[in-house]
Amino acid sequence: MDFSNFYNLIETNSNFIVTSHISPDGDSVGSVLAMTLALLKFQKRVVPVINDDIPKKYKFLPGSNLISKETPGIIYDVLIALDCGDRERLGFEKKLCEYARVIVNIDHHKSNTYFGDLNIVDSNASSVGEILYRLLEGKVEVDYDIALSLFTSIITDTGSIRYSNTTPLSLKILAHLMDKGVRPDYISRQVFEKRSFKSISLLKLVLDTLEISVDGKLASIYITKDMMEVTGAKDEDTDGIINHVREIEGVEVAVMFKENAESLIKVGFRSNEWFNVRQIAEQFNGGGHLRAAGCNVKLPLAKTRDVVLDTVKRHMEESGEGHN
Ligand SMILES: [Mn+2]
Repeated sequence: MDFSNFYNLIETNSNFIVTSHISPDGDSVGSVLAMTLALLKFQKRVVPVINDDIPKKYKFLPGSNLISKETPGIIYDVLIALDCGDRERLGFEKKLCEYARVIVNIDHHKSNTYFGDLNIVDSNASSVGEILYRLLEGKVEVDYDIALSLFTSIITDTGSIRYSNTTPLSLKILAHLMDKGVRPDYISRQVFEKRSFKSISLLKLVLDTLEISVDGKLASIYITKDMMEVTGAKDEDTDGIINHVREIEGVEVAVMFKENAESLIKVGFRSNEWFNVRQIAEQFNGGGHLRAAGCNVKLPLAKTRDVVLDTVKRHMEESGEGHN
């Protein structure tokens, strides 16, 4: 990939906003922090903004306290959007051009809409962390703090190098980051092994909603607003729940519905080996990856489940194993 336009932008500008999608995950928080710390090393003025709450488990990352939820009031030179397939998911109220003169879009979603003035999109990259490593290494000192953020990006988006998006390059980059002093066991403990009691209480309720169909190949669960209230769980406590059903032997597709409001349902999809879940998400104006995707549906929960599961079933029957 040719990064020269990006380096030119860095050289010729001074004020930067670095941002990512709402419902932030390890890749979004990690890449926002890595880019922010790198720009500071270039002696730039930089404001990291994520228009949502940062999950507690990523607060160990150096600089996470710098991330602002407040949209800056002045116009910046450059806005760098990371890990975000379309501008809407950044969650800004106004048009992006009202925040900065130049928009840079660095991402790895195949569904990316190329909304930037400069677009660095590599759908073969496991994570934006991986792209940023290639972008930064050799141009700026990738110190321990930056390495920690990049490692978190890669390790979360690859599910601890278990998912099909893991490549030899991902592993090489992780090895380089370990050379900077990063300890995988430390990050794993922070990110994967600190579930709150509330999240386990929620998990108990959610697993009770499990439904299996299509000869055991499709599994779905749902989370109601009531369940969130009763358990006191937060949005971030729903993280990873879908994997419990994806792991059921014989299941190819897992779907999780989350009632955010009366008629606003967030739908998450995962698949294991052959089913393309992105194509389903895209039918409902969502997006994502081949094996992990999502969308929002403006219908009541029961209706959303009917419509979405019917669509998945139809596609599963049409495509069939090995034909995707
Ligand atoms: Mn990502």
